[in-house]
Amino acid sequence: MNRYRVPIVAAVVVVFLAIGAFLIFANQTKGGAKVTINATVSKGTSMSPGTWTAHHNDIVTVNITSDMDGEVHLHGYDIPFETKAGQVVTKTFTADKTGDFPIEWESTSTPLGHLVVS
Ligand SMILES: [Cu+2]
Repeated sequence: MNRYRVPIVAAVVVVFLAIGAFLIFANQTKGGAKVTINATVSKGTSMSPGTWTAHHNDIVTVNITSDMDGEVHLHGYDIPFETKAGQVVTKTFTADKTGDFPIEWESTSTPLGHLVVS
C-alpha cells in the first residue's frame, strides 16, 4: 500500500467538509442583498406594485412616484415618504424586522399595499 494514501484521503475529506460547511453558511446568511423597489402611486388610492418583498436584513431602497402630493406611510418600520406630484421620493433602510407591514396613503388611511419581509 502506498503510505501516502491515507493522508491524501484525509485531505480530500477535509476539503469536502470545508466546502459543505461553506455552502451551509452561505445559505444561512442569505439576506443582506441590495433590493430596489420602484413603486407608482395613483390618486392616493392604488400602488403598483402593491406587494414589496425582501429578505431579512436586505438593504432596501424604495423609489416612489406619486401623481399627488401627500404621504405614503410604511407601517412597522414607520417610514413616511413625503411625495410631491411627479417627483421621485427615495428612502433606503435595512429590512431588520420580518413580517407583513401595511403601506397606506396616510391622510385618508387608504391601504395601498404591503411590505413582506421573509
Ligand atoms: Cu399610517
